[in-house]
Amino acid sequence: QEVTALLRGALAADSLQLYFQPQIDFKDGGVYSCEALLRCFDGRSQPVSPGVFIPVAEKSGLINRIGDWVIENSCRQLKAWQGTALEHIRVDINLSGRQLTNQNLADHILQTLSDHGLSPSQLGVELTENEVIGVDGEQIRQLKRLKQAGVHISIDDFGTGYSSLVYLRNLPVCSLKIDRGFLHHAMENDSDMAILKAIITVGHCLSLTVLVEGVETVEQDRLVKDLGCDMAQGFLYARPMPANEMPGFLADRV
Ligand code: G
Ligand code: G
Ligand code: MN
Ligand code: NA
Repeated sequence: QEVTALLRGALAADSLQLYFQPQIDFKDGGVYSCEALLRCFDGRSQPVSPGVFIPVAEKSGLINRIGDWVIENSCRQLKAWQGTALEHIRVDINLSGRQLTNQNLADHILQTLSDHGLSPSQLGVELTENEVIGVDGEQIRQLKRLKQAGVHISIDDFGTGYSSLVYLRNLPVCSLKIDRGFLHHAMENDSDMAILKAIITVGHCLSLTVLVEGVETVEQDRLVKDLGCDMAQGFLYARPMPANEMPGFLADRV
């Protein structure tokens, strides 16, 4: 109840903000994509975590308004980056399963991109395994429409859901994002290491890009490179940051 009031207030006062976390491409160490992560500032210095307010927004139905805000503002940011060093970056947004039940979702995303003069390849969407596990034919058609237009599609938190793997065959997916829990446990335990290797193999056998989340140490960075992961994301490289810090981050990397 309290969180719902907070979110309504934040939408009205426009005190939501997108942070961006760079993703490292191991083929040359470059940053060609980033994840957009929502933050809710409510007059306080520390934002309320989406881990708290997204589940509440899903229950109250506010998730559609918040999701639309994220789509619109990701496109605005991409447009603002045109003509700068960030003009070719792709922004990946997190979609809630509720948004996918909206039959206009694909049209709405493609229309918003076109309204801002952006190519669909500049946007990606992330869905968790649990969100895609129950998708019906209509929802698969929407995802196919997005992918055919050039929108990047990732499965987020891969390995933590009710993965049957068979669903991957029916879905238009480009990337797997392996949940950070696998990496963190693999450092400590041989069977978890075996699981991490197996997940990477599954992704590559299906010709998917494999990104490992939650890289926090140089040892973890070395491990995921040795295991043949394509990409990584984590606090070692960069924490999620406001848009205005992204140009400086990229400039400092070269
Ligand atoms: O950024 P942080 O680690 O606090 O995010 C916590 C959770 O909130 C993550 O699971 C992330 O996927 C989710 N999240 C962040 N931003 C969004 C968003 O814009 N939409 C949805 N649906 N989930 C988000
Ligand atoms: O569920 P999803 O993958 O969307 O969640 C992304 C969240 O993971 C972000 O909110 C971000 O703050 C968090 N995150 C990103 N990198 C790291 C990391 O290296 N370590 C930890 N513990 N969390 C991370
Ligand atoms: Mn995510
Ligand atoms: Na994730």
